Amino acid sequence: MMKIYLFLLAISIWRVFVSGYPAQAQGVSPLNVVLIVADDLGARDLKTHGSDLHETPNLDGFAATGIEFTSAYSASPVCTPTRASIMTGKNPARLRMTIWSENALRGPRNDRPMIPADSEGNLPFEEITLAERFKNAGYHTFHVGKWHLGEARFFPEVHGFDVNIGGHHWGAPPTFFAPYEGEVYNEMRYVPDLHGSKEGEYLPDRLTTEAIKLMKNAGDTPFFLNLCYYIPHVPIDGKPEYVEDFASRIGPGNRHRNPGYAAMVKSLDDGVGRILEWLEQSGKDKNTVVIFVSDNGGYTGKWDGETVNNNAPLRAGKGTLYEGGVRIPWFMQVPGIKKASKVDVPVTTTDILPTLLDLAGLDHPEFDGASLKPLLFKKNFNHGNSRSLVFHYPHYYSGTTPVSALRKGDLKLLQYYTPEGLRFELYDLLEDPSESNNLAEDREATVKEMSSELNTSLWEMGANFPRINPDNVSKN
Ligand SMILES: [Ca+2]
Repeated sequence: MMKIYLFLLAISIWRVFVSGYPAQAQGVSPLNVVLIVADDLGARDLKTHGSDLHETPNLDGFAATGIEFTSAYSASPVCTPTRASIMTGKNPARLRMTIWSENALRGPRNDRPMIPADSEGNLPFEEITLAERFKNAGYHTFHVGKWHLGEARFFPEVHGFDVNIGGHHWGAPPTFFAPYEGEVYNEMRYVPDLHGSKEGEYLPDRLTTEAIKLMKNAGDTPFFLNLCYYIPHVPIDGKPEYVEDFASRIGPGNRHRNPGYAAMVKSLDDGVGRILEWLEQSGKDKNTVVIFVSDNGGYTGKWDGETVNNNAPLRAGKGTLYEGGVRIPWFMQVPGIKKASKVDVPVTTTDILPTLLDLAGLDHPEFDGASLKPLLFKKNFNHGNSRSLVFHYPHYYSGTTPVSALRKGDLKLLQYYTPEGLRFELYDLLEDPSESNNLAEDREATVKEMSSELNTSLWEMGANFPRINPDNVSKN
């Protein structure tokens, strides 16, 4: 009898050591998780990243005192697929969610040389989300802000969130000022669950207030907060006092020159500052991981006739697979890591799910991403710099035609799908971070090797591909 008892005891001790969980059993408070996602914030938008207009003291401070990933990527150059990658840990190609939800649900257009790939507009029920994984571990799960992962029956509430404030089908509300309603593309849009909003109230401020309330009310139960600001995505709709201030500071030489956009970046920074301040004042910072990312690169198109953003020295912007489209800011605050540090190993938003679960001591499946915990604690990270990152955007957008890409080491291959066949571009990001010198013709063997790896990965993931439009070709 004693032998059996000792055997069971040994097994249970072994399980605690192997899984590292539950943290409570070791007398340590379980870790809370705050994930803050900005919308369309570019990799060169913060003052600390060289903006000559934007004011971002809180995010700059976060970058300076926390851990910054300096080669961070969104899994996609547009909103929905990146958000799906965060929730599932899977590559958008595997999910077959490669374009934003409203566009996917309308179906591909057939008036261009290529018919874009079919894409899912709703995050399937079968996916076990980051929220479900935390909920199953006893966490409170809060979604606040932009969701953009499908129609009403696919809202956060059915994907593991106890609470959803402000998350709906659309990528953006008509205005960021209360009551947040209006007509867009012949349909009425609104932001749900923001009762009692006063006229003039600004959406990002309200979302911050709601997020703080939820964290406060969580008491001693661990929580996962998914705080997704709707800004600085268009509409360009900043606080008038901020807009006026920035407008007065723009000179002819400025790289950043949209005062409305600058105002929205400042409001985003205000929100992050309030969250960090509350965590510190409440003492919750001692057992809360905070991670800040953007869902894609900066938008370089126009709004009301004015260029919105400029990601220079990175090439292009949102919607493209050039660095301007997929490079993002990424900062973390992790209890137990006091020292500020910069990590230049390339990381991607599919890493977020395994990383946060691993840090919380929970099971952390690695689908298309990897836990970054070993990197954070300076332990051996098997994937290292040699890990290949796969991107798949088989769609059109201003500045791009259907394309996939592979980053491996310092090299990046872009593979465009055209009626004439595949067209390649190859860049050495170390020598040429602006992707201005296409090496594809000179390095045929490398192109062949990388293209083969890229296509093997895409086929293995079951990706949908674009196809030649026979009607369009016959017209030419
Ligand atoms: Ca976005």
